[in-house]
Amino acid sequence: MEALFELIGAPDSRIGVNERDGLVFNHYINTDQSNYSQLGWHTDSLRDVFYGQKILPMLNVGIHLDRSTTDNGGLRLLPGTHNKGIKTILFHKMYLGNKPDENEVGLNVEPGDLTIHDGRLWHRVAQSPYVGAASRRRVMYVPIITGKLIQRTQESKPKFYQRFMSFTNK
Ligand SMILES: O=C(O)CCC(=O)C(=O)O
Ligand SMILES: [Fe+2]
Repeated sequence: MEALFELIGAPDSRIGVNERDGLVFNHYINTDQSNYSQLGWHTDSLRDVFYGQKILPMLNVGIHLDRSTTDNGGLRLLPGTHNKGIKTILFHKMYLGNKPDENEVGLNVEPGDLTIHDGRLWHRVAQSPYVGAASRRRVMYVPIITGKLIQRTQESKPKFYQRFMSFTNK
């Protein structure tokens, strides 16, 4: 993991074990009663804005636990949206919309694969067309961050978009 610090290049790069959102574990499954089967368009860097911080370099390292192919939903990225500046982060798309984008790119991953995305990149998680076990997708994200320490505690609120998810996913 530490070998990846070079990709940010800042001297205080570190793994955000208990800072900001810390390690994120996402578990998607598509059933009649699912609350979490997809995730709308967003950039991870918007959370800096919510914390009242300047947007700083950040990488999210995904550790994929399930096989996931583009025909079974999964992560969709908009290449080139990570280095266009603040306007792109704020306004390139509508936050939390679920509509596919003609330029989006999906991933094919095997269990144990690592992926890295820049915190400023627009991305979403598409819903699986399958239901039940075939739709299950589990992925952990380890953030590599820089800048001021904002420690997560038991009192910390859920991630900002999780608070809105129950109605954006219906
Ligand atoms: O599940 C994924 O692959 C991405 C999740 C995500 O974008 C996030 O938790 O910020
Ligand atoms: Fe994200």
